[in-house]
Amino acid sequence: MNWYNYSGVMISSGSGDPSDGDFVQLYESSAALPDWTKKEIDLFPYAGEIVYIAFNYRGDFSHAWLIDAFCVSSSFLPGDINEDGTVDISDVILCLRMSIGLPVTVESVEYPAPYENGLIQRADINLQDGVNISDVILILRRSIGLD
Ligand SMILES: [Ca+2]
Ligand SMILES: [Ca+2]
Repeated sequence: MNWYNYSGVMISSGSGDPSDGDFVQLYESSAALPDWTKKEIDLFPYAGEIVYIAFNYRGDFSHAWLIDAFCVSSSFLPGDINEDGTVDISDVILCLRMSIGLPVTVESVEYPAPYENGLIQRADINLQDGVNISDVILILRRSIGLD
């Protein structure tokens, strides 16, 4: 007999009150898992936003759901705007375009200004004043190994 009902992770970038209906599902377990299972959920679409994360268990004398070692971590490489794992001249060009408000294309998707938070977070390498020529210079220095 399968006692699984529902275990899911939800996120809201609006209200933290579930009754307001802002939470959307990030992850749903397909079944009750027999052992500890490491699960990573990509929060990139919410980068730079204040979010509420909810663990949603539904069941009545149903399966058990235990959560341990929960953490939110940042694993992006500052300056790697196109997320290809290195900071190179293509990131410099993207940063230059962003510094003057031109559309940028990352993984075949064009992003016009105003840019999404994840892009800004990767391009604003000095963490101040948004994306401007200072970030372009810093990314250029990093791309040629000076920093
Ligand atoms: Ca890159
Ligand atoms: Ca900056």
